[in-house]
Amino acid sequence: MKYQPLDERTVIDYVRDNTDVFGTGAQLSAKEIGDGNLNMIYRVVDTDSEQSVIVKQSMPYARIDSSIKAPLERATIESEMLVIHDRYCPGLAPKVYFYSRDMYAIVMEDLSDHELLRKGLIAGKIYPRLAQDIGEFMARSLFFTSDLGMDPEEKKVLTKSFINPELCKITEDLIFSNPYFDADNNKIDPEIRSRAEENWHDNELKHEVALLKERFMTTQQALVHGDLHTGSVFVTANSTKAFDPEFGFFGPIGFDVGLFLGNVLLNHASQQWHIKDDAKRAEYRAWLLEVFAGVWNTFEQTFRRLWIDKVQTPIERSELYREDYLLRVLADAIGYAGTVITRRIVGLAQVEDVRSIPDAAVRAQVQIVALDTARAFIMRRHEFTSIDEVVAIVRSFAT
Ligand code: SR1
Ligand code: MG
Repeated sequence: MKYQPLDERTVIDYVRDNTDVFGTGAQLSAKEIGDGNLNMIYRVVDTDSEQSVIVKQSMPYARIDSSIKAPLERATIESEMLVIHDRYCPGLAPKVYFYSRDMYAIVMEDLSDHELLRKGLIAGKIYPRLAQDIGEFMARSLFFTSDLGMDPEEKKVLTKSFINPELCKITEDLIFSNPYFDADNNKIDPEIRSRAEENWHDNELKHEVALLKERFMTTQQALVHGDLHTGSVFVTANSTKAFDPEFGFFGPIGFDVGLFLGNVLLNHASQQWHIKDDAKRAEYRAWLLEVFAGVWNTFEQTFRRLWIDKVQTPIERSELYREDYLLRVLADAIGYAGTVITRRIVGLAQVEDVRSIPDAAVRAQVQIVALDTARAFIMRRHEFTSIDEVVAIVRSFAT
């Protein structure tokens, strides 16, 4: 089979020929439903039983901007990441039914009965399992692919399969470089132009961002999801699924944690517009901060428990080392949260939470709160000894 882009007709044959999800006589229909930045996404449905699958195919460029290099092989990385996530975090990632390395197309579980977490948060919905599920997903996927939970030789061999240079380059540019100078693909509203420019002249801030970028590029702590924002999580009241790990690579553990936490805070800031009633907004924001703290606390407790139960090598069994390691992950996570907040306010590919605010003055207020919080996170990340201290910083900036 030679690579060719699927369409709403050929995707049906692709599923029929390669899986036995549907019976031979099933009447199938397909629709392209993708609205992300990179790929084509088809939903294939049995019109009688309503049973369905998703087919996700790479294209040789980014959907959002065809000048950005995004090689087809990202689909191989994604399908292998999903298998690893299903192994270590059963129930917290979609199942893969079939993958072709020639067609770069993954057939996987359809989660259309779930909703995108980002959309749910914008609508002010509450998900009781969210903090626990995401904290566990992070702790288990990251512990079992680190040198603590995986044989170090096996990890080194596995590292080769997850060298992801082009997608890492997208992150290096869009998160760690472009927001800090007048890059062509930045998107800066005129109302916050001067605040964005402050960052470009802030040498202390740029120094800290350079250090975070250096850690992103040189630390191979564990196999990170690489793009774990609230648009990469599907939810219902009693189910949570992390998907879309095409940016996966061996990197710093705090990158995944911070990416998720930063996106929760973007929503927290954006509620200035979405919930008009002061009391209801305060209540929803309190829940978002519970999620923020709860994700970290679950991650930390689960990671610590796994460490105590599984690590046998004497040098790593040290409590001093373990607690220092977790504090360093916290510092990384808060620093990375600051960088991902900043990129979504001034860079390419912004978030609906903030972008959907039609009133320019309110949007600017939200954006500035986000940028100020982000700066404090990046500059002060080494001071924090608990997530509650970070929550206090968020509260001090909130409007
Ligand atoms: C060119 S891709 C832009 C963004 O979309 C993905 O979801 C990643 O977040 C990436 O940075
Ligand atoms: Mg994505």
